[in-house]
Amino acid sequence: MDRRTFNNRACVAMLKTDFHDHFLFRVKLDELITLATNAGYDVVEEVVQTRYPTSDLLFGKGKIEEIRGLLKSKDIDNLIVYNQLSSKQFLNLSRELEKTVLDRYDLTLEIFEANASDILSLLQIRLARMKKETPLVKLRVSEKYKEEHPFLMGGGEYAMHSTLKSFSRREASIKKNIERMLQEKKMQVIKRKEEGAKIVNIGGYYNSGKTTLFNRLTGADKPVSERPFTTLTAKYKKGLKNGNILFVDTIGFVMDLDPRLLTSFEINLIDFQYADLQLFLVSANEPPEIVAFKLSEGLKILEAISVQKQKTIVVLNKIDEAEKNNLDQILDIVRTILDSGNKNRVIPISAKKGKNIEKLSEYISANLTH
Ligand SMILES: Nc1nc2c(ncn2[C@@H]2O[C@H](COP(=O)(O)OP(=O)(O)OP(=O)(O)O)[C@@H](O)[C@H]2O)c(=O)[nH]1
Ligand SMILES: [Mg+2]
Repeated sequence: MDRRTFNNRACVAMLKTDFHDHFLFRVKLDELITLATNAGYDVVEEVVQTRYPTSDLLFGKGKIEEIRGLLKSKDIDNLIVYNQLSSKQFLNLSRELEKTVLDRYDLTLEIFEANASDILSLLQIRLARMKKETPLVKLRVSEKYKEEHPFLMGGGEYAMHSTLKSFSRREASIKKNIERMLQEKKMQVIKRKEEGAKIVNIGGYYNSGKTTLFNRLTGADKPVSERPFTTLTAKYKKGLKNGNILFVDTIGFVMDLDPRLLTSFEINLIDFQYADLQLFLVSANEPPEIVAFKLSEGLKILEAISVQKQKTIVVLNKIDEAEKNNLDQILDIVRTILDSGNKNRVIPISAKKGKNIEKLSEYISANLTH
């Protein structure tokens, strides 16, 4: 299905499985709308169903009827689903609705593609797409040949296998290129460490101010914006204060981060895994419930990619926009989540206004000396 022939009007849809969730789903849906808008969609409708997922269509049959009617009456060509879709659900939904169907993973890849400026990011995106599409290609190719060559199964099957073969050959060649670049990057990082550099990784959700902080600490002038995934490729640069500290600005997290995104973008994991210290940025200008959710989810992701807890410092950014009451509450929440009893593991700052940067720098230096 060629997306270009469709309009950009979209309906976002979510299957909510937690019957008691009356708040977080709204935040997640809003994030999906932000992502979709940034990918160039005009989100005009939203649908939420609370039930257990169905294996065929994710949503219940009745809901699908409702969505079909909505898409038709509002002239909407795209259904963007929050939940991760299986190949079967994806195919069934596309066929039932006869519209473009994408899940959050597809949407994220679209944004990545639009923002990617280097060859490695593009290769990683292409590989991620291929991995996702392989089961679909298999299904479609097999159906197509059966349809076109009903009496020539032998020849048809041969052609089908050759199509699939060329697909996997391309996949293998991309993988090889990525692998080579990964090795090169690892060697570079190891060499820098052997030369005595300490690495401080700046991670966190998109839009939390990672690049703003990186620019301030290193004197760099990397692009900063409200748009999600402004930064796709990590960059290393020496700190202004202390020459042997290398700061790394990284790609942002999203809520309910799809594990496939992490593994597809393995090169980004190197930055996290080789760091001597991890700054995890969280925006303080959001409601305390959201801060709590993002922080605990973020820490889980760090754990999943083998970042040691004791190497992580939470940096509460954008305090210039946090209300006093909220800030105190947020600080309490962060400390409870960190459960360390060590007040210094959270440092409130404003990267934009330059507030508490000195304190953060000192803390970084002190923690890197041993
Ligand atoms: N009020 C306020 N805004 C900030 C602060 N730090 C960053 N911002 C703003 O937040 C937005 C995102 O900043 P970035 O530095 O691009 O955020 P990022 O985390 O690098 O985002 P991605 O690269 O997309 O993951 C920009 O509009 C910044 O000007 C801060 O301390 N206070
Ligand atoms: Mg950035």
